[in-house]
Amino acid sequence: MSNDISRSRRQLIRATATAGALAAIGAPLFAQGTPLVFKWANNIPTTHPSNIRVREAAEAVKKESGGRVEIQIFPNNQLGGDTDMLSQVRSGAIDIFPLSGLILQTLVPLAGINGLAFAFKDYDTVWKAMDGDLGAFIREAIAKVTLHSFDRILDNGFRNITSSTKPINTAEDLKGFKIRVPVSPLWTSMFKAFGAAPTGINFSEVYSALQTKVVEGQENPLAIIEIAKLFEVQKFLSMTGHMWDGQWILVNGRRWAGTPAEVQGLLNKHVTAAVMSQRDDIKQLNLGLEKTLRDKGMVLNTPDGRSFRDVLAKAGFYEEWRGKFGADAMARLEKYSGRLG
Ligand code: X2X
Repeated sequence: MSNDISRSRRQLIRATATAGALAAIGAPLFAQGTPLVFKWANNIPTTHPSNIRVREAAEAVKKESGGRVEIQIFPNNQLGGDTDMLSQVRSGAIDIFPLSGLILQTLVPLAGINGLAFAFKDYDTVWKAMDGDLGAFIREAIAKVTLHSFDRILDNGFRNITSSTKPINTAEDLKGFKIRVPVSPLWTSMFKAFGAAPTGINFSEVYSALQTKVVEGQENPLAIIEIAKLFEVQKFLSMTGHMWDGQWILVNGRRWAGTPAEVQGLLNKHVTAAVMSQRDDIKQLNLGLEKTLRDKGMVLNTPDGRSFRDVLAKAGFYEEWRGKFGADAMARLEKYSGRLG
């Protein structure tokens, strides 16, 4: 009898222990254990919507996880230039890093495809393509180099050329023009096709490269030109709108794979909300930025994009990149852009 009692007690203890362990596994993982910290680094000034909105996402993630999941933000090239940060997100020294697809191109050639000059006529087309099957196709290519990418790409914007020496009215004006481009094969190739003299420089060095006149000009969306105060070292703003550029939010692949599903879900939710708000912010900013930059002393002109596009086509730019990206990828882009070149 006493043996029976002790046996059933032992069984009860064992059963309780098992139930306890199961309860622990089933409980929300971010409600226990040491906090999970994600280091998020970027090349963007702190007052840009990309940083304002990620700070909000970080707060929301912290709150919703009861302080168990934390995003630490290192803005404005604090951890190095883009090339450096790309190595760091691959090694795991950084966990999350938004990067232009065109700079990522050094690692994932396909990721530059949205930068093909004059591919997108407006934002509607951009978001259809990038939130649709073109974006999905690019993210698959990114996953192959063990980087995870959040579904939604941040807006950087349509890019325009600035200069300290002269306005760019026609493609002819780009001949011999000393221009900074981000470190990326497609960017360099595009400005070479115009007959310009492009130099690949990380954004962390751009202000000083312009100030010391290492280069005459650069190209960026209006929000960056204003927020990074490039108007202080550039006089002319030529509204070429020659390409659309965005930042994929990359995550170290091993870190992502090792992140519990609930935490992935929490991050997805708030990062996606941040991206959608960031896109709206840039849209709002764009309404007033031409005036703001004029008020800061910049001289604006609006060239005819078609003449630039014709020069690129004649120089064989589109044919070269059609070969490099391949027919399948080009078909996915041209579904949105129409035939290029
Ligand atoms: O480096 C640039 O010019 C910038 C800030 O636009 C990018 O991140 C591509």
